[in-house]
Amino acid sequence: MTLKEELLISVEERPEMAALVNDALGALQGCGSLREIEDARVRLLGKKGTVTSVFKGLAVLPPEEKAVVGRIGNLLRQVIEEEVDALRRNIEHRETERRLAAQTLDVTLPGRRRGIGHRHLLAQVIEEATRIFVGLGYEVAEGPEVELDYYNFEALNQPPYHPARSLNDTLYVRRPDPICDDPADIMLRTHTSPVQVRVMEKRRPPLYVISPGRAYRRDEIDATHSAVFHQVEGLAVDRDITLGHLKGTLEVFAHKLFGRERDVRFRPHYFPFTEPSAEMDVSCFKCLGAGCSLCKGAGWLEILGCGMVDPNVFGYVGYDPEEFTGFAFGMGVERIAMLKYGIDDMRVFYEDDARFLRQF
Ligand code: 2U9
Repeated sequence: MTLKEELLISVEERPEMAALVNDALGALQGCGSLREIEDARVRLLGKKGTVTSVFKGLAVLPPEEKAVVGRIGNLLRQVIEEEVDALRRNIEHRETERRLAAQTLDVTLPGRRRGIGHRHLLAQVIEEATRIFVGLGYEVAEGPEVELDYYNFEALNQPPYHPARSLNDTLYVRRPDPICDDPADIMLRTHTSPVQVRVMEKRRPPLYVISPGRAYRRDEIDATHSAVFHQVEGLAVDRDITLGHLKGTLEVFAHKLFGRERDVRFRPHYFPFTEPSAEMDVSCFKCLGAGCSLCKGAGWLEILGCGMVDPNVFGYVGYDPEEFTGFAFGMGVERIAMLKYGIDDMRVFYEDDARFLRQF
């Protein structure tokens, strides 16, 4: 028999105590929190509690009743203590369950996809061009974006007052103060050619290098101009380098980058640092040479500039132009990406709209 059953049977001997016992047990049943249980416990078992008052009342009872009421009081106290313990354990158990449930890891849930990055189209084009030239035996060279006028212009056969080094096109960081007799202009490089001048200064031919990187011009920004743009330039210097090497190398490059079905052609051009100079075109990707809006009816798209390194440039770096010859080339990465992917506005490259950039 449980204590509770014993209590309920014992109470039948003192029916007038039934309400008190029922109230006591009922008060506990209604408890929903540890706080409520403790309050009920104090109300029932505390100094001024229900059970205590039962014992206090014993004094005035005749001896034979004392025994019965005393036993009921004791049973009631024990049952209350048992109930309080059980209720506490129950609530603590529920609390533990709730905490564990909150910590549960559902190993059957599908994984959350991580937001992995995406290579920028310009980076991809630079990488592709670099891979092609590295495959042909070229090294990659890098250099400062904040340059001296000497490396950006002078050593590339553009002395002061050369018309090609127009102030309007160059972003100067510091112009020399004429009073201080300070010779060196500091500027943002307008092309990556100065990197190659620096390489030539340090090393002797044979030299096969490309210099991918950022370049800066003082341009108004529009669909085809940006103050910051990217170039891949290249330089080959060795004994007996000819225009034939230049044409062969750049034709291979164009076929690898744009596909073997493209034709290439070279048109005479002018650059201060090469002589002779040329521009290379590839047959239009869109109309395959028939003439369309992309090639403006020409059937050809201009891809890069090139030429045989001007002997004056060799003079600046101490190479003997009788011993060595070389060819050089340069291309705008934005332009190539725009032509290859039919993009008509350069600004999309710099706006960082992931929806656009993720397409490539
Ligand atoms: C050295 C000597 C010569 C690099 C060259 C070009 C032709 C060229 C333009 C293409 C489009 C710049 O991005 S663009 O606007 N560049 O056409 N660049 S030859 O000639 C060099 C480089 C280094 C020492």
